[in-house]
Amino acid sequence: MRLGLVLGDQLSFDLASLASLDPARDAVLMAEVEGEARYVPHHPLKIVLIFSAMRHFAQALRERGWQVHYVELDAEGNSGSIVGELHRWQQALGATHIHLTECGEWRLEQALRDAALPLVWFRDTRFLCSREAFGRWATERRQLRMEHFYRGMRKRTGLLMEPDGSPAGGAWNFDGDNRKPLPRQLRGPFAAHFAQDDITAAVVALVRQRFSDHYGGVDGFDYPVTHAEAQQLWQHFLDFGLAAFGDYQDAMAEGEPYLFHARISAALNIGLLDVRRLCDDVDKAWREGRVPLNAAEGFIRQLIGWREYVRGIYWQRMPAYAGLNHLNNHRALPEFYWTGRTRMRCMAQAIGQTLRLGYAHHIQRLMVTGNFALLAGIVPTAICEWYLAVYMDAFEWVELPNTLGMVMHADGGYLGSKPYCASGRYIQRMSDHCKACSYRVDQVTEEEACPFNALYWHFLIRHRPQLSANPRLALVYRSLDGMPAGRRDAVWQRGQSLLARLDAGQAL
Ligand code: FAD
Ligand code: DLZ
Ligand code: SF4
Repeated sequence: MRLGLVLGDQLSFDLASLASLDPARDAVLMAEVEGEARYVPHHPLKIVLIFSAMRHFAQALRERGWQVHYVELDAEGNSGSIVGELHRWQQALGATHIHLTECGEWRLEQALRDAALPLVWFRDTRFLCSREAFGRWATERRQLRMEHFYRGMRKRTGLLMEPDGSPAGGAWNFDGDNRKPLPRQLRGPFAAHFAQDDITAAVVALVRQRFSDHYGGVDGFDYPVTHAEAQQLWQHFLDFGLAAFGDYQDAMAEGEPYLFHARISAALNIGLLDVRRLCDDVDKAWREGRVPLNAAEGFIRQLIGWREYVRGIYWQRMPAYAGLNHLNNHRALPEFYWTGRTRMRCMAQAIGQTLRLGYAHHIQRLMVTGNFALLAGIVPTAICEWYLAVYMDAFEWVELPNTLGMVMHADGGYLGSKPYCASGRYIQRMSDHCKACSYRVDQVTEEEACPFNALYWHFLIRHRPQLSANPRLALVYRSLDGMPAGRRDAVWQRGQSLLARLDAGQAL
């Protein structure tokens, strides 16, 4: 007989490795293991999600006629690692071959390839662009840009395309319409909640007991754990969120963790949703006039553009990618990333909801917590580990390029053409946080001035050798050069004193 391995982020019925097996003859192995739950201090909500979704998936496979060997975390003999469990079960069952699908993370795939096991690998066909196809696309180019990749994906999939091969609405991109701050009276739609069944409640108790040393808690777990629930979450977004997604994609608001974002990333990344079906639904919603084009295009761009692009880059450049540090940063991650205790209101809100919900939307990750880490010169490995640990949707194939490449510019511009550095003015424009903040966003050098302001200029000054030749930063370097020397010195000094406070372990 042959054994099929299904990992915690491979909970899809149409997995290529499953399709290659015969339920009448072969068996499936799924294992909850310490090694996967502890290689970073995952948010307990993420561990609940993975274990509960795994248990539900095992049940669903059994209902479809599969023989499933499911190893619970506390099961006797659990070796604590995926490789260990494969050795144990291969021997116990006398399996001649182990069929498995490409892993999401290089770390685990390498450990499996290094193991003396009779492995038969299958492509992860849940992505629209295979690792090999991305590799061919990348090697044909001198410079990689998401926009070029995305246009190719639009043509290939036919999503939002006219019959004559032109993009819907005559443009590839409606970002100009997508940068609106949230009007004062507008709120995001109510969030969809999912009640815990007995399986989830048992997992919540297990995780509470075994992972209390990880940051964050398990209270209030309300996330989908089955395909049917994930579909309800998706339908909720189609009905209530998508139409305004484009307009307020970059907005942030006090006490609004989700706004018009779909909150589907964790369900999608573990296989409870299928990317092609999501995109088809969005394309249809636009064609039927239910949502505007800027919303549909903005959303599809994230899925067939950014999501597939960052995965391609990850597999193209690993393992060396994880060690890059182009800006030569060495500062430790401030403790307040793990507690949310900072007077910076935008940071406290983004970190607070992250620790509470295991979720922050893209602009919070990129322009608040990410921007601060970039400006403060945090060592990339530390901030990457933070992003991998705290979000329910975090898997290295998507987290690492976003953090190391897009946020920290640690790959020297391989993924994106410029660092997304910004002063407090950006956060003020896109949110209502500054009004509730004890720092003054309109000041730069004073004691109560917004820390983002001086740190922004400090960043540009200290990285002039690496960044000043970048044409996309020409304007900001011109305005830096236009600053009176005395003012520039004061800004630099304020930046120095903020960084010294961080180095002394003080919160800002
Ligand atoms: P929406 O805003 O509703 O977007 C819809 C979907 O588009 C998302 O579910 C996601 O699948 C996809 N998407 C959007 N932006 C990106 C992107 N930049 N890269 C890849 N996919 C994208 N996303 C993860 O899934 N896992 C991560 O570990 C992760 N780490 C990130 C780290 C940093 C520093 C940054 C800046 C972004 C990261 N993202 C990550 C991307 C993005 O922030 C999340 O996908 C998004 O916030 C998830 O919430 P949502 O489902 O409500 O997304
Ligand atoms: C994230 C995660 C966790 C917390 N636990 C498990 C587990 O116990 N068993 C398992 O098969 N998968 C788990 N996962 C998902 C894996 O970490 C994921 O498959 C790898 O990171 C490779 O993508
Ligand atoms: Fe954030 Fe600065 Fe605004 Fe405070 S003033 S909320 S620190 S941007």
